Amino acid sequence: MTCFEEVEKMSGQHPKPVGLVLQYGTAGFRAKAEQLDHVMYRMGLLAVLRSKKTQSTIGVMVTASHNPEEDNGVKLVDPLGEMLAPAWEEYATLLANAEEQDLKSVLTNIVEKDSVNLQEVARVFLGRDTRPSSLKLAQAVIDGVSALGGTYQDYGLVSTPQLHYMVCCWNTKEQYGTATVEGYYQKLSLAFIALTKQIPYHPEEMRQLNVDGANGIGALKLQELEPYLEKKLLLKVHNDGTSGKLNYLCGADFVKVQQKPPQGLDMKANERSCSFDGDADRIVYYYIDESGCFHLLDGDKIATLITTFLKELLATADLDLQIAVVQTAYANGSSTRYIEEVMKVPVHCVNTGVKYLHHKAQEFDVGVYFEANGHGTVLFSKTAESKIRQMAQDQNQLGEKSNAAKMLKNTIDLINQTVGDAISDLLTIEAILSIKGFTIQQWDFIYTDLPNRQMKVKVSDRQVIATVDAGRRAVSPAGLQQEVDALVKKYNLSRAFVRPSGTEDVVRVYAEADTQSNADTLAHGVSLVVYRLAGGVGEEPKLLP
Ligand code: NG1
Ligand code: ZN
Repeated sequence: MTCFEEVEKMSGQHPKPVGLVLQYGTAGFRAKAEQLDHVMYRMGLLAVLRSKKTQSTIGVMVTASHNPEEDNGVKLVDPLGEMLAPAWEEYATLLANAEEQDLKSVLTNIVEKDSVNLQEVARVFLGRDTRPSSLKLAQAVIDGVSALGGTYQDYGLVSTPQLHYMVCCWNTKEQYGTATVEGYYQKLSLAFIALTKQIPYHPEEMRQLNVDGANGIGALKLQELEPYLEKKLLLKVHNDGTSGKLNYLCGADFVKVQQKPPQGLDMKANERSCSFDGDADRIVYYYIDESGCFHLLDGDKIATLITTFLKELLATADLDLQIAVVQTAYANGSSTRYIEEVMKVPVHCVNTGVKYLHHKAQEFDVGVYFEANGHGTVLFSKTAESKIRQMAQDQNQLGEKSNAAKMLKNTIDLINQTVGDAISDLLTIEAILSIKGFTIQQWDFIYTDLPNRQMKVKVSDRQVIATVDAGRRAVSPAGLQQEVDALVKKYNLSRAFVRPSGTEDVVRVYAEADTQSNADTLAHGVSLVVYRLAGGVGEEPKLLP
């Protein structure tokens, strides 16, 4: 029996719902959990082919990140912990949508087109989030891996970035770190403690941080990490999944989009707090001031803080390395202006979606990338990393210069360079605040965000909207962009754009302006234009109360 016969036999246990068409989007497949069994099975198959092709271990993560608990999803992780290569995203879509009887020919086509040697061994690392549906869906992935004769290691409940880390560790023969969850905690905590070594213990209230775990995997993993931190940081984890629902009225996406604190977190004035998303690859910070006003410190503020810190260290160490920031259209206009004009660091704007940011950031010695929603990390080029490590080890370097090089080296070890990682970002931010002696207010005051608003519009087919210029201009349907431009002109410091979401069945609208009420009115006006010109369904978009 050939291996594809076994595949066909097993596929009967993972039938595809009739007529269902899904796409491998910006973050893999996402849909209602009950629609995904066949996709999981087939992604198990694809992971085996990808593993044979790359002669490396491939990761498969079962999660729908910040989506509602009822959804689920899956994404593949390439050998160095990166997102799946674009050509294989297409294969993933073809495979997921193939009718039962065509499965074999789709697989054969992939094998032939990419010259996959089926005799190679295959190895898959598997992880899942805390969704009730994830266990069963992970089993479907295992069935797929087994049907094609691959081997697998099931890491069970892990955050998405932990799985990326594990894949990278394994494929670099553990140069990047030990490919276990303990190895991850050890690497990060050692770097964090080394980075903050010279800072005396701050008083307890300064070491304390409220964390909203979104009732997801991040809460569990932070509890595992805390003993490694030697009380340098005191984590108060809320929304830890013991009672609330995943991402419901909590989590990074809720806080960012609603611009308000999550439920389940009772903050005192000026207390430092943060939220993770459902698979712990995003983080945003916030606080409430004495007058009860909510202040959000999103991915843009995080990028600014980290870039300031790194730029100062590079200058002190006298290392001539090029640093740049990568953002998307959702970055607040104030952050872009501040980074470019005040910090004099170049900013690049790319399409929405982590893979685009990651790819762009690889072009620089030090590439800091963050989405406004809190997904981001820092990439160090091979040259930058070796220069920094060399200087940190150099016995002839003394004083400030040597100290700065050592801090840079510890930052490299603290940052998860495979993907944005809420836990690693949290430790990096906390270390920087502690070293700089910054309160969250001082960090917040670096620049003032332009008031902004995000909205979603339901349309019958969101693909009727096509965009260019990193998603900032719509080229179809005809007339849409002109109407958006006319609305934008009515306000000061204004900007607005629309694009189809890659993870939800909606069109996203973003607007910013000089006041919150103007940003809200502009976003509403643009939403109405989308509703009218792009086939809106259901109720007309309403102005927020
Ligand atoms: P879509 O649904 O394509 O807007 C969202 C985020 C992306 C990225 C992906 C993956 C916004 C506006 N969009 O994509 O930045 O994080 O999810 O999770 O935040
Ligand atoms: Zn996520």
